[in-house]
Amino acid sequence: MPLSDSPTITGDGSLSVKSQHNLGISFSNNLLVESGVKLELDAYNFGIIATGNNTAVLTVKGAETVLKARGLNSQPLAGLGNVVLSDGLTFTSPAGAYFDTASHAVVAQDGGSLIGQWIEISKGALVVGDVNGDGVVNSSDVTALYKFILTGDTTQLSNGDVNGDGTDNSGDVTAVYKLILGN
Ligand SMILES: [Ca+2]
Ligand SMILES: [Ca+2]
Repeated sequence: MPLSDSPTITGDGSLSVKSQHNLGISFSNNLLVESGVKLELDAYNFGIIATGNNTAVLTVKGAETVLKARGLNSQPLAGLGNVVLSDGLTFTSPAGAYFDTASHAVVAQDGGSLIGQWIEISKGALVVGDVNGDGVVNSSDVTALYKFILTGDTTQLSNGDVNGDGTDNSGDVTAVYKLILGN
């Protein structure tokens, strides 16, 4: 299903695209999926493919939004410059999948290809200490908290109240350090 230059798929309904011989969704610039839409792309070739020069950005927003994609014979998502997930959304399946800037595609935890496999972007179960909502607790969660505390920037902040006292502040930085150090 070819879409225009920079399409937006929005609303609280669902859209399922099944393509036995071709692509799921193709677009040339940026694609925004938002507002709780349930999008399922089951394609023979790429689930979602940007046809530009590997610079397109796929943005997925909205806590209720779910994006599932599969390319039976190709990658689920490819040809992208970046994938931006917000509102606590993450790659929930397969576990550990991530966007690889080198191959411009979503890959498995070990960096391997996901040809023929379903991927899902949705709101994962919140992990205590996972401030930026990427599924792991590490130093980037400390960075996300500092960014918020120092500049008010909430772009990386999806789960900031680590110690559960109702506010996001330096006490949560300490709590994340404790989790990282395992005590
Ligand atoms: Ca994290
Ligand atoms: Ca707190």
